[in-house]
This record gives sequence, C-alpha cells and structure tokens, in this order.
Amino acid sequence: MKIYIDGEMYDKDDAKISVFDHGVLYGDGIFEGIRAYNGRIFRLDDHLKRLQDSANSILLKLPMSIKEIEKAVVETVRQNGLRDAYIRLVVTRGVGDLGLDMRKCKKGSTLFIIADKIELYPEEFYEKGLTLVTSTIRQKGLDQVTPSVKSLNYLANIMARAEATAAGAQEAILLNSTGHVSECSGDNIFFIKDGKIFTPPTSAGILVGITRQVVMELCEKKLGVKVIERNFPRYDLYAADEVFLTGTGAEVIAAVKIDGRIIGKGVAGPTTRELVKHFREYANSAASGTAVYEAVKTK
Ligand code: PXG
Repeated sequence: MKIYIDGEMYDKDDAKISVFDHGVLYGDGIFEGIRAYNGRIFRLDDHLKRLQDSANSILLKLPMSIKEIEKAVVETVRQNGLRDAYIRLVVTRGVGDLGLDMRKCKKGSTLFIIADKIELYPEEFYEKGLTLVTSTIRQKGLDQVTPSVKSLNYLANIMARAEATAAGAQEAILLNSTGHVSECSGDNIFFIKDGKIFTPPTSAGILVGITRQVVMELCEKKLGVKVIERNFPRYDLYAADEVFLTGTGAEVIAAVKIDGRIIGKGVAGPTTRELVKHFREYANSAASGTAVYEAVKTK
C-alpha cells in the first residue's frame, strides 16, 4: 500500500506524522471519506468542495489548490492499483507546540491520503435492513463547531456508535438540542410516509452528506419525488412506512427497527430497494465521478 503525505508516497509502515501535529494533539483538522467505483472517484468534485468549506470554516489554509488535491487523490488511487476503493483524505493543522494557538503551526497544514479496499455491510443487511437506537449523546449545537464541518473530532459519533453496538444495533440516531432527529453517527437519515420523502435540513445540525445529495437528485429524477427537508421528531420515524440511511460507506440502506419499534413491514421497503438499485447504477456509471485510469477525463 502506498500512502500520500505532503507530496510524497510512502509505504504503509513508513507513513507517519509528527506527535506534535495538532491533528493528533487536538483533533484540529478535517477529513473526507470518499469511494471509488469501477475506476472512478465518486463525486470527487463535491467532496473537495466540502473539504474547502470545512477548511474555511475552521480557518485552515489547505496546503495546495483543490486542483492539485484532486490530482493527488487520483494519483494515490492509481498507484495502489485500485478500481473500487475507500479513500480517506485528511488535512491537519500541522506541527505546532503544546499550546492551542494555531499560529504556532508554522509549517502549515499536513495533507495525507489513504486508499484502501472497502469494508461493506454484508449484502443481507440491504434486504433485512438495519437496527437503530437513539443515542443518549446529543448532536453538537449550531452554536458550536457545526456538525456540517467534517472535523477530526468524531468522539461524540464514536460514543454514539458504541451505544448502538452495546444495544445490538448497527447505527445510532443523534437528536439535536431541540429533540429533533439530526443524523446517525456516520450516515444521514430519511423517512417515507404516504409517498412523501423527508430528511432533516442543514439547520438540524447535520453533515451535508454527498450521498444524501445524490439520493435527493435520484428521488427527483428517477422517482419524480422531491425530497422535503424539514425538522421532525423520532415519532415520525416510528410511524414511517420506510426509513433509510445514506452514506459513503453504507450507500443507501433500510432501517427496519428503531428503539425496539418495527418500521413498516420490518424489511427493506419497495422505495428503499428501488433507491438502492438506482444508486448502484449511478455509482457505477460514467457520470458518477473522476476517472482514475483513462487519459481523458469524463465527468
Ligand atoms: N453524517 C456523518 C456524521 C458522517 O460521518 C455522513 C453523515 C454521510 O456523508 P457522506 O458524504 O458520506 O454521504 C457521514 C459520513 C466510516 C465512514 O468509516 C463514515 C462516513 C463516511 C465514510 C466512511 O464509518 N461518514
């Protein structure tokens, strides 16, 4: 495996960053989780836009231009010979001293890219659906560093996921400070009721998922249904016909049991199944992203 760090490729065992990097000392940094399907990097442009937005939001100067970062991502996937991959792109504040002051990180930010094989939910989960529980951990408020920043501070999400695991569930729902549903520990959430499709708005405190965006486009183009972004309580999930999650890792996946309540018929519903099919078709199509191996890029 070859890992990219600040312009150089390293073998896995030699890919190291300083213990004085503020990414390590304070979780001061941002990241993107990206997939490649069939030799194309899925919605790379959108991921890099979100990276830029996250960077601006935390006063972080990216070490190079978005165009150069795009090239580095493509090159890392290429050098690892992968067609289907999970790519982790991380930008840290860089090496500083033991204080919080970001001005002490004089060398500037560090960027590294790992491209690996992907670990997926077993296919049976796409038929049977996932079990969710509501976490006791609240989503960060909008008056904190907003959850829309994909920052290296994932402790709340990790703790929420641990609660799910302890309860025998696969994912945890985070409510926000007003008690509305925001998202899951690593996925956005949607529900379907009487043919209408709903998802929480950005103002609920969510990571604005790339998969969420693609699924909203597919709902409109393929199902002729415009997704409604509005705040909702857990009750709406319990009373839904179908609930599904979206994320880079999970793609589109049904949730069929939430806090002990059976949702709909207790298996992946017809609309969710249709969306899974449309999503996979799209992900493997030439329109889905940046080509890694062809000389001429088709977007
Ligand atoms: N909410 C949160 C909190 C996330 O971390 C999403 C929503 C979905 O966003 P995207 O852009 O992926 O549709 C995420 C993304 C992992 C993993 O290793 C987690 C994510 C992405 C990739 C891998 O568990 N979370």
